[in-house]
Amino acid sequence: MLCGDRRALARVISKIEREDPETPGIVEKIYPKTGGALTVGFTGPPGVGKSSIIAGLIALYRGEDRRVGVVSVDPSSPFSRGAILGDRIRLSDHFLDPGVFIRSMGSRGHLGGLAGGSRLAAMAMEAAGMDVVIYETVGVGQGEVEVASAADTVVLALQPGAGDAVQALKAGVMEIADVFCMNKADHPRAKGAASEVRSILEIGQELDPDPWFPPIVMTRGDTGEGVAELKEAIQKHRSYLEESGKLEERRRAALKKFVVEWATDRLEREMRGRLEREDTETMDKVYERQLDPIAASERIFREV
Ligand SMILES: Nc1nc2c(ncn2[C@@H]2O[C@H](COP(=O)(O)OP(=O)(O)O)[C@@H](O)[C@H]2O)c(=O)[nH]1
Ligand SMILES: [Mg+2]
Repeated sequence: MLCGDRRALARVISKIEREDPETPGIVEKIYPKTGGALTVGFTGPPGVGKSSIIAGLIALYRGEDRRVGVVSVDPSSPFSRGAILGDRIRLSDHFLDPGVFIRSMGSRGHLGGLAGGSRLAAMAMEAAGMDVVIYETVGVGQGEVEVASAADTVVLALQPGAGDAVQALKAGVMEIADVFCMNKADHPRAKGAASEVRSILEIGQELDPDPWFPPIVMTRGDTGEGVAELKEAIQKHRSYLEESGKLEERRRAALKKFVVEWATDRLEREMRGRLEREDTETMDKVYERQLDPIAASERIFREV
């Protein structure tokens, strides 16, 4: 895999996904080879055009001869089937390109949470030589926000109407976005929707000033219009992170979160397993009112 063997990469990601016992050993070998790629988290409601825009970005990066990996944590995403995305950009073209590696991940029950498996898959892609790694997630839940926020740059894709911006604001996605992408620019209300987002961002900026004000890029996923500008905005954000020293800061925070998340998950699994299998004796005492519930919990906690 480290020599760029795609089938090996596919096998490694499968092992990661099914939590194969070999995973820790694999991660030990690939981790030192990571950290060199540009990572971009792409999030937004289903159907806004994330996959279409990503297909457009892939074409642009390939034009610069950069290799691109995509981890898609979108159950509704047609990536895995290689379906036609948009009217002109066909993702199936990219499937035949050895410089592109696209992988869909299941969205449930991995150690380290939703972010755990996708993070490791992205690391494998980086170690296999991908210059750009893109995460695609449906921005509806906290888990998805976590996946996206593991990336250096987070792009939030929205579409006109449907109160998407308000939803995003509520879900806490708005504040983690570095770049906004107003897709379906062909829609008559696209401009209005973009200024709505701008107003929300300006209020945020007044309350909590930040040297980086997120740009809003108008795009069309179906024709590829505006995707070059989006790529430019992503690059600008990356330069800002590097120059301000925030890239290192952000990566450290993300790694710390990953470690805490993974350890927490391990502990919880261990405790639940112990409780459900072995502690009938303790529980019997609780049922018989000989041991109070807090004392029982403390006992199990200490044992684990
Ligand atoms: N009219 C219009 N349709 C678009 C645009 N971008 C994507 N679509 C269509 O929206 C649908 C959903 O796109 P997809 O990329 O799968 O969205 P995702 O669920 O966010 O990944 C597809 O039928 C696309 O062809 C756009 O800019 N304008
Ligand atoms: Mg999609």
